[in-house]
Amino acid sequence: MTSAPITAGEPARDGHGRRFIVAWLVASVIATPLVAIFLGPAIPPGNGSAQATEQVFDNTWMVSVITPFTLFILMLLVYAIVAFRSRSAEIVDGDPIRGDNRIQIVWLVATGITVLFLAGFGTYELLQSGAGGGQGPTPAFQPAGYTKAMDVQVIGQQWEFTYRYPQAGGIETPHLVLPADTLVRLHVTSLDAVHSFWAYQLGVKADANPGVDNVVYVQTKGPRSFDIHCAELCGLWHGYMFDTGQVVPKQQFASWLARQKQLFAPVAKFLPPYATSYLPDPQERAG
Ligand SMILES: [Cu+2]
Repeated sequence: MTSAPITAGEPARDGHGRRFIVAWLVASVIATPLVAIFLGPAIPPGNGSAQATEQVFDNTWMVSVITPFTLFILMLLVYAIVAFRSRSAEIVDGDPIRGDNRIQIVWLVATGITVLFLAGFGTYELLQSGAGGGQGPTPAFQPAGYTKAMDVQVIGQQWEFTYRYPQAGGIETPHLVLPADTLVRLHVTSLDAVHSFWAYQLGVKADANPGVDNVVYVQTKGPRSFDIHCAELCGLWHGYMFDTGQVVPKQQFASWLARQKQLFAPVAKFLPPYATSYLPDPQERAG
């Protein structure tokens, strides 16, 4: 038995693998640095806090690592469509498909190592900075210098956030103002429904649950404004639950806080004392 000779009309069977791999390598070498330099840093949330910067760093790494894999899949699809399309008018069966152990092993090992690396990298990065997500009342991992952090309580309620400053007598304000270059410990809680405190440019997003003190850290940088949104559907006016927060120089913050204390003095006696969390009071609710 001898195998049938390849006739002149048949497409060449060899060379596809090598050609594809070379094209993929060239594309990866060109595209990966472009993604790392231009696309990665453009991914939100930007550079508004140490946590936001960390998130951009993590995102940049992750999109860069997956760029060769994405290219591999997309280029293979395009290559197959172009190179293996039927050129004849009549529909004929293609060659029988056989498995290739080497390709399967290489693919499994490469993708397995990459997924494990990203899982380890992501976990390490989360532990480093807290990554701006709420960790519950007793965070398992605290950033360096957390004992000196400034506390600010964020209280979600239908349909606005208010802020209490426990180190300034528990005064409550309708707008969030933070000092620059300061480690802030936000205590996110709610008076009624479940809300989510999202300070976009600071890279902070934490659930606000009634009766829960959800702690999240943010290390502010220079003065700037930032957007605050509620990120959890919390009722009729959820879409209007937004505000603009400010990071201001430390001196300006001190004078702002002193002014808030003055404004707050006449209403102080009507507020409940500062607590780490509050429970909804059905007697006090209008609807
Ligand atoms: Cu809300």
